[in-house]
Amino acid sequence: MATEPDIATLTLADATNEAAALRDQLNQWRREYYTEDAPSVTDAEYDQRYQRLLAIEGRFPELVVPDSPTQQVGDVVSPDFTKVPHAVPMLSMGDVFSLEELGEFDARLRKTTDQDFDYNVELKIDGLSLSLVYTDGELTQASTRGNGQVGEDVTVNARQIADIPQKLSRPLTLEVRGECYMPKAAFAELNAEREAQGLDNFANPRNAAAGSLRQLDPQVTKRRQLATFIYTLMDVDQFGVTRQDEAIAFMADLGFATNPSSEVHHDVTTLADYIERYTAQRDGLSYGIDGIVLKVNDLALQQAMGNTVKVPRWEIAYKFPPEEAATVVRDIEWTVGRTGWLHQQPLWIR
Ligand code: 1X8
Repeated sequence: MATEPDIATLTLADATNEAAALRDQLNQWRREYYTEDAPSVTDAEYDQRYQRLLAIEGRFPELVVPDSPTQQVGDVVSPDFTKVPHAVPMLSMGDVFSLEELGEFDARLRKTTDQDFDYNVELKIDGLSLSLVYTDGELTQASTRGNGQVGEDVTVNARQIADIPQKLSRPLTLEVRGECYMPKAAFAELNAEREAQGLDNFANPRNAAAGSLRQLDPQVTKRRQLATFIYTLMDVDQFGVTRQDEAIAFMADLGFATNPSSEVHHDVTTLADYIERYTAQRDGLSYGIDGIVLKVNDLALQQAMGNTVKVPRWEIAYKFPPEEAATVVRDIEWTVGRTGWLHQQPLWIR
């Protein structure tokens, strides 16, 4: 890619044009990703363009408009499903791409409070967010995040996911949230099957999971072998739970699938080791991860810190450097062979 002008040197007119072009491009990619479950670019490419738009809007705040992807939470709601309003919005979260930025997040957050605090550090699962509601211990509603305010009713499909309890170990009324994902083995099997049937492959396990959960036929969902990791307990006060690590243990005890890799850390400096360990284990895990999530462990302090318009203040994702890479043919050389036929040869690819 040609080197781009430094944002500090952009005129308002150039910035206006570039921001509009970035919004259009990113919004198209979001439709492909969220509505069609068929992305045409890698997550890394999306993130890179998103960060540039964010930086331009940071320098020229007057260019922020409501339809900017920086102002929207997430997925689009499909008309094929009944809509479910979320009692508490399902937000996305802020992200950083280096330990240095993680340190800056930590320093900024600590300045906003007199209270000392720990983080619960969790793996970021490559899937889609799911809300599960139980009434007197029975699963009564499952919904996707949708646009954050309103999701899609996928209750009948969630009943076909093996690790989602239909009945809890205690007759409680509650909501939990977590990630629905497709294990790597199920993904490989599904794409092999699709190939044999002459169907297009799913681009990645995340899109396969989304396509499999948002199905009109629950038997299709069942065959797709989806799984979950549940990580948020709503309305914690009624259960006497005061910390995120405790909430995870509480949910595991009720029968939910929880991820075993969470750790409590006080300093972000010790996270380098956590990140290294899971970067090394990443390929060997049976599910995809794309980073780690840092959450203030004290749930009352989370509440006090609150949210910005778009994301919680008490939580951040650190994203791993990209693993998937698109193959791009950069150039084609035409040669005339001995017989007079034209041959094409890619000169270099990345
Ligand atoms: C998204 C995810 C979260 C966690 C794991 N995987 C994700 N994809 C977690 O908290 N352990 S939190 C989250 C969100 O808030 N949007």
